[in-house]
Amino acid sequence: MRTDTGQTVRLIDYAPTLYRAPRTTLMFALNPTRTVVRNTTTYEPRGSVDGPLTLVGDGLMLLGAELDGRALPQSAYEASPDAFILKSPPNRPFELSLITVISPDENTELMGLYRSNGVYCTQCEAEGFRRITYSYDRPDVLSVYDVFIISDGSGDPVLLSNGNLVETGEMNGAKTALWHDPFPKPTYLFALVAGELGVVTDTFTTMSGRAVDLAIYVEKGKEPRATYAMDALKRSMRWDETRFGREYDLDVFNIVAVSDFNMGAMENKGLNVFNDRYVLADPGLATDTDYAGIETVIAHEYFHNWTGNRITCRDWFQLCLKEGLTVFRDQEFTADVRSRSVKRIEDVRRLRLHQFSEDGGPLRHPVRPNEYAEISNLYTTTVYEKGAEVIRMLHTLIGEAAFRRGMDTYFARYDGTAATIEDFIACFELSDPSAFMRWYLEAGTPTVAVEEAFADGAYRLTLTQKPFMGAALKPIPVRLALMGGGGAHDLTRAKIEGASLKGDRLVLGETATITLDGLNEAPVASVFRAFSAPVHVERSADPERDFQLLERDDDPFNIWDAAQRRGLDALRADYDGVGFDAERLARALAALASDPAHEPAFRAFILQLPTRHMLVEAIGNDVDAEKVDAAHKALSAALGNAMMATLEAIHDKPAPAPDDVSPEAAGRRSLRNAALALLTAAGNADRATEQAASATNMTDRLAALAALAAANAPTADDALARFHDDFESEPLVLDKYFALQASRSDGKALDRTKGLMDHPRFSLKNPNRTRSLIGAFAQNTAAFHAADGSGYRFLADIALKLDAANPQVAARLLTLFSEYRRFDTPRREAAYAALNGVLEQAKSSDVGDIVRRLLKA
Ligand code: B3K
Ligand code: ZN
Repeated sequence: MRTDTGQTVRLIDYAPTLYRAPRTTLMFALNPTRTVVRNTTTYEPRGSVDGPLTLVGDGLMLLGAELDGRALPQSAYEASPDAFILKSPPNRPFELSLITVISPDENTELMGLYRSNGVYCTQCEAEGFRRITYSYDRPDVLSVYDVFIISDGSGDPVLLSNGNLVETGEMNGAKTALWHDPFPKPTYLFALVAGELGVVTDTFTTMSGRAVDLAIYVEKGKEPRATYAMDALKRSMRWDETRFGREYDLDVFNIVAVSDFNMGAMENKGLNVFNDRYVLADPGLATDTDYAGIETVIAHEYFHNWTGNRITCRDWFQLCLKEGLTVFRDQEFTADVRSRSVKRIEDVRRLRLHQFSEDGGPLRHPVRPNEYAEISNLYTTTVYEKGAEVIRMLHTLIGEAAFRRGMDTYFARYDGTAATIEDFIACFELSDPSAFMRWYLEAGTPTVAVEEAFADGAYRLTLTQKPFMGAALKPIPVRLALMGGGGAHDLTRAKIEGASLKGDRLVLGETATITLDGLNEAPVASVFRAFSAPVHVERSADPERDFQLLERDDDPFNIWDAAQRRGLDALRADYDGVGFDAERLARALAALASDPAHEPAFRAFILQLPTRHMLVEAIGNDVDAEKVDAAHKALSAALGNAMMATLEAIHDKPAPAPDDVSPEAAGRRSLRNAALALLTAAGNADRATEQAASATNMTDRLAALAALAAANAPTADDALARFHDDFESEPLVLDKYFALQASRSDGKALDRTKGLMDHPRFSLKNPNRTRSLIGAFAQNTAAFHAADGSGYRFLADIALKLDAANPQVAARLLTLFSEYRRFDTPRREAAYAALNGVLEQAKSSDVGDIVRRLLKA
């Protein structure tokens, strides 16, 4: 049963439990080092078959066991830290009470019940509940919970759990609270919070007129920083009603922000627990990206109330059932409340950066995997982001109205249950559901080759699907337009073979051709508009076709994509030491960046070069990291010089008011700051120096600092030092400082990073600090992939340090090794040696699993 024994868990082995667990009553007597948990659960046999009741634990100590209120003799059960087995349960419903003791203060893994800044909090997904008490701890066992909390007697804490508050009281001077959650839920959605916290409250009236009390709990004194999160919550609740018809179901909705948290946030029923970086914001302390992140994560966790909580997953293989779908929903929310095209570009950029490389590397796995060794390592970009792309394709294939009908069917059919991907897909009117299922079942990114030919006034476009290594053909939705000089050609005139066209969309099987004749000049194909499928696109290398697209296309995503292709080609040319026409590229980019017909946030994207990582991927093998870094700097400088007048004009526009965090203001800031980055890269650091000194808005200040640091400007050190001194006591801002320092590419990043580990406020115990410093370092191409292997050895050492204390964070950091095989021999060998060293010493299944997969041939 245990998964952290390194054993492989397989989907084909799925079997329901012998017993149901319809009711659970938990009693917590809180204490920092000795919390006593009394768990009374009603079990009932599922059928006539009886057999032992086998429950899991993780590091538990049993103090007592009762059956129907009577103490059990020791001979009736077996108990160890990892399991409780009731040998011969009665063949009827019965109540089992188990008393265990745990130590929240010694819980450094941040799974189960732990304390963050003195606040008791829990994280149970995926398998943290077993660190609190014995249970089945699997998502297909749903229970109605009553939770009674007795505080540790100190101070005046708030006491929270899932569901609605029944009563509060006092017991021997300690505060108590009783919570009841009427909605059956699996253990992973259980939560408890207790501590001294400040609160922001509000109310929300649902579409049927019910009033819901909303509360966001934060560190005392930081309440004003939670108002944006509250606003985002209310907007999310309304959006789910209007777009999906989903209403909130409890009397209260509580959010708690804690500063030690392994990930972004957690959707526990009625009591979301958040990493405080996704709650706290102030324009002087948080960037526009932080604000957007808060909005997204608040929405995402809220949307889980229906996709994840009301309908949960049968087993962890179905994780994308809730995650991919909920990411799709939060993406749509952002697209509706901000800008659809800008959101699409952001999401695809992230997908290509992280998911495409995962899908092509040693950690690849299907959106719905068949097996896993450690469930915590399956919370991947493939499950989340590719999972969302698969839902998006479903939406593209059947259209919004049919998609909504399918979702309504899904909610009606599976509410209150634990479902599978097959259950979900069967709710939609797809012509070939089993063909579509292949998107879930096979790893790897397909490629589509695009060929264009023009002769005698006839234009011919051929699309050919090339499946990933041995995978099957998949239905690929292609949204398409043929752009002529005067706009898009009428596709109803085109002859289509191998597929049929519906509106601007066809479904590609193996191959399709589109022919249009009677033309004076060749149109240019705008394929995969709005990125209609998560595929690699292989096109002819003719740069002129891209430049034509930049002028003619009316799909913002494809305009940006053509610009990125040109940028990537230019980077590649510099890397290869062959010439390229920077002037030509600069002219095209400058025209787009100064075109008022496009929104500022889009124009900012146009000015951002493909990342170093994209260049590494494009080169593919035997990569020299220093040359990658040099190529990036050279192209940034060349474009900065060639576009200087345009960039200065953009940056000369007044900055938005420092406290305006609207999407419009954010867009204008991002455009000005993208221009500033290129100007600074071109050796003109005055503007960035001035902005770093004077900006009171965090986005503007940080952008200036980043530009100075990236360009190794002489003023960078001073500006960074001042930033440090101004914000040393603001942990979330200090994280930005750590990340900036670790990202510098001046040859000193490793020493600097090591030095900062001695910073009085740095701690490997805090995941945010660790990710900001160590994570940023490992994403610093030149430094992490240094030819002497020093970067690899450093990360390996840190991972081993974290292996026992917090294996999830350790394993997550190690995934940053996933590109090592793309580098040249000395680097590859150094990485291999470093990973082998980790494998020899690692104790946790989290780290062992990642390293074994990274090393597998
Ligand atoms: N469901 C959680 C993630 C839990 C991760 C467990 N290792 C947050 C989310 O996706 O909304
Ligand atoms: Zn989620």
